[in-house]
Amino acid sequence: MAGCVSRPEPLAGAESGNKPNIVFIIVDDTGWADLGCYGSRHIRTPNIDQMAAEGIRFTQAYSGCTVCAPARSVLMTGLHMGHTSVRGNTGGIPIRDGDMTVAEVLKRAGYATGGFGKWGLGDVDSPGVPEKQGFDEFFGYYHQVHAHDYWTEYLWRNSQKVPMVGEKGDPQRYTHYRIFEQTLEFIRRNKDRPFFCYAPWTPPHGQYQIPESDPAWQMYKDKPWPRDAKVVAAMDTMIDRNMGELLDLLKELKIDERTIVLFCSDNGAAKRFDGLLDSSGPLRGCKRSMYEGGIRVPMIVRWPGEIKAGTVSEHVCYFADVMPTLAELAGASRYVPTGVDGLSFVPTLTGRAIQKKHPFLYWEWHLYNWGKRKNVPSGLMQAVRMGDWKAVRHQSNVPFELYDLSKDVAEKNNLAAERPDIVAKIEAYVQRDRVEPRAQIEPEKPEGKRYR
Ligand SMILES: [Ca+2]
Repeated sequence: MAGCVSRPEPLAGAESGNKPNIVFIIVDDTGWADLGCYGSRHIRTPNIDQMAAEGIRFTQAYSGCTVCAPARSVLMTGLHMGHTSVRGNTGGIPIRDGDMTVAEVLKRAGYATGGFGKWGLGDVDSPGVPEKQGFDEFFGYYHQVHAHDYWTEYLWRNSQKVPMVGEKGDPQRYTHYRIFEQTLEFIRRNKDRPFFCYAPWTPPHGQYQIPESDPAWQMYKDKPWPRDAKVVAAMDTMIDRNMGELLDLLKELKIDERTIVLFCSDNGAAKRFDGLLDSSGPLRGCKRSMYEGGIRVPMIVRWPGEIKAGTVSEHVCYFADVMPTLAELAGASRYVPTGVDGLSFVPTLTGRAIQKKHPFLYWEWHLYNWGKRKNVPSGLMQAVRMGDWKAVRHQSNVPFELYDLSKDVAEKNNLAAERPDIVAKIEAYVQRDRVEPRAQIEPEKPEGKRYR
């Protein structure tokens, strides 16, 4: 990229055909404090820590939501939870034909697009399937409930069933190994053209399953901890090993310098494991909560020669920012739909332009009672961040709680009664910015099954 910088278009090279490859790893339920570089005392993640030492580590990056499917909907559409299509977490609600995804944006810019892992935005035979949403290929789980089973009998590739061979417990059958292999295979096959490798890997999400023979399991199996904690730690260390292998492959293929690698989690830790793994660190709550432990996630980005090694950033960003960011990297900003909620964080990565900041960040999550195939709304959680202020409510008909994150990252001291002026600003913002969701309807499923 040297010599092609022309402000204020910091990545002019991307427009002129010198497009970086993009690898986006998103792991499932790794907590904000579950990596060594985020302070974990027990989980060994040397490769990810090294990646942070060579790149940038964000301390205030947020998911799009506190659970899997809505978070992915925000990530893929660049729209926050008050605007995006999928607002419930049943796993089968599809994004729409009309939704423009990150993959569609990058495909228009000439990228090969592949996805490997858990899609969660539309089951087979729905309009949300990845191969109708900008992906040349997608290998893995389409319905997220299917993704709970690491020993499933089949995965999908572009809506075609791929049988998993071997017995349960046999490493050959372990889906993450197959998904990881396919991730690397896609990178190898596309090394000579710009590619977008989206890797929503399923560990360390439950069910907590890992082959007995996995070296990471061997490291933790004799720890005096509950089994779930041991498996979560082992899965995070397994992912770390995979990250090391992936970065080694980029070097082996000599595409390391023109490949940007982003690593993050999709929401907070599924369990806190207090006093043991301390997966949320000092943050309150965990997955399914609108407190920081539910939505703040680890995020690390590495791009040799472009990102200053060892950078730690407090820039406040979230999944809605991924579309404009990747589009800018790819010289594809013109394909980003008007009205997306995200802001590119490329200026934070490269230091070459002024970083725009969000006046507000918004999250919501709709809970539904699912019975007799009727989706009955049963609750709406909401959260807003405005500067250092954070507002949370667990039902839309109760008052917001208010916290000052600059002094109270643990969200212990509710200041709503003392600062009605701030609460009023936040309420007015929510009132004017969010819209009601369309009906969250899942397509018909085979008799007796939750997914195809
Ligand atoms: Ca998740």
